[in-house]
Amino acid sequence: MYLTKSFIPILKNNPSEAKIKSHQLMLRVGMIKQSSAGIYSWLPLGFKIMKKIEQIVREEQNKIGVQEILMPTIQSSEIWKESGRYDDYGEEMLRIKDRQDREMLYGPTNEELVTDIFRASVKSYKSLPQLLYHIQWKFRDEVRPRFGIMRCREFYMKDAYSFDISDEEAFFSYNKFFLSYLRTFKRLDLTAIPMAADTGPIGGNLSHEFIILADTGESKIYTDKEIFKVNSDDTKVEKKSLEELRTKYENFYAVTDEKFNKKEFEDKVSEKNRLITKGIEVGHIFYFGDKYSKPMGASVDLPGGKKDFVKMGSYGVGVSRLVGAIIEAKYDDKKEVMKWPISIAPYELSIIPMINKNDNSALEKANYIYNELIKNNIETIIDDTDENLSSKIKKMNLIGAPFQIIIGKQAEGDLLEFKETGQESKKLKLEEVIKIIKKEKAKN
Ligand code: P5A
Repeated sequence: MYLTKSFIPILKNNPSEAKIKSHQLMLRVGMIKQSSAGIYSWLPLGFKIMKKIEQIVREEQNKIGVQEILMPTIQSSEIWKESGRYDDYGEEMLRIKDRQDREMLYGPTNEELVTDIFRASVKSYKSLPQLLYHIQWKFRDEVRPRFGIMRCREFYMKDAYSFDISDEEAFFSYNKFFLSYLRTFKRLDLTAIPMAADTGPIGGNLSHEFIILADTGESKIYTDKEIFKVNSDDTKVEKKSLEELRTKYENFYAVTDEKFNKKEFEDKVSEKNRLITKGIEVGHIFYFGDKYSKPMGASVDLPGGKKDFVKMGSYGVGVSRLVGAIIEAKYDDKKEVMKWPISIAPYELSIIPMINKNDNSALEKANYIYNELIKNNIETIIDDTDENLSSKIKKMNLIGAPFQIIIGKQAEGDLLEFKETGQESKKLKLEEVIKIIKKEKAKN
């Protein structure tokens, strides 16, 4: 991509309305544009990153055998009346009437709709478990939308749903998602801790929030520092290993505000290991048994001829919120340097040539390198504007490709000035640069 042809509307300074660094950076480099309170358009740079995050989330769901579907954003009120949540959900639900005066709503979540889909087709225990997910926009009329896309009204969520024959099988499904979430966040280069959580309007009595640490997070958390040492790398997707993994986490005190108990915290965690800080909720999983299947009549035939309501759970990842959460975790706002993890970077490398009106050599060299990188499947952006070198570097530090090649006045020889964004530069040949980037990409 040539910067002059791109749609990346960069601002000179931080917009004053943005209070946290993710919101500042996203507006500054034109990743999003607000269209009304809590509702945003996603511009090319932001959209590219969100799509890459979505793809990682999708791959990790597919790996544990969840099947992708796509449900609509607009739902009928009927199914919500069946479950009893139409009134309970309150003002956060955006209610609409169609031309026939039918009550519709913009889905804030999909437990009812997916239960309706399930009950229409699945009749026997032999078809269980069923694990379904979709990645779709949601709408919640939040009282106080804030921090840009972190708490907005329209947001992009991955929501999955499990249907099982018994509590035991349902816990197995729950634990599969538990592991899958740890793997997903790790691929995004985030350390997410699973914490016992309240279930709110979704319901049930087993629930974990996945929280990443950030000073600007909205959740206050109390945890044992030792929890960061739990390793999930070799966990197999089988009942026993998954149970062991969840227990390993649950053995450590780790809760959000709503579940905090001072005495318990102090009894369970030694003084040196106590961590009280803030975090961002990037995922949330729930087990609620027959809360929806019973009132909605989603039952299956059991082996002995009896029928029973299926046991359900639901599992959410805030895909659009993750864009902001990753910025909160990675952006150095003092130095104004963003380095996206290569797995989701909008560009893997930026070429920054110093363009001199009377001498085309730097631009020619930049073009040559650009074409070589593209041939090697390395996503590259080249700053072909005629601004000075230092303002170009500033801009590229904000866009956040994890690697940079700087081509100064004397564009001679085959050694390039190569940088990991925000670090000191090194002199390397183009082949070496390509090798380094390919190696980094292969790690994912
Ligand atoms: C789980 C999937 C649910 O809705 N039903 C289907 C369950 N859970 S949740 O915790 O309410 O939401 C899941 C994740 O969505 C993100 N999220 C938001 N992101 C941006 N703005 C919002 N207003 C917002 N509300 C929720 C969070 O990451 C949350 O973990």
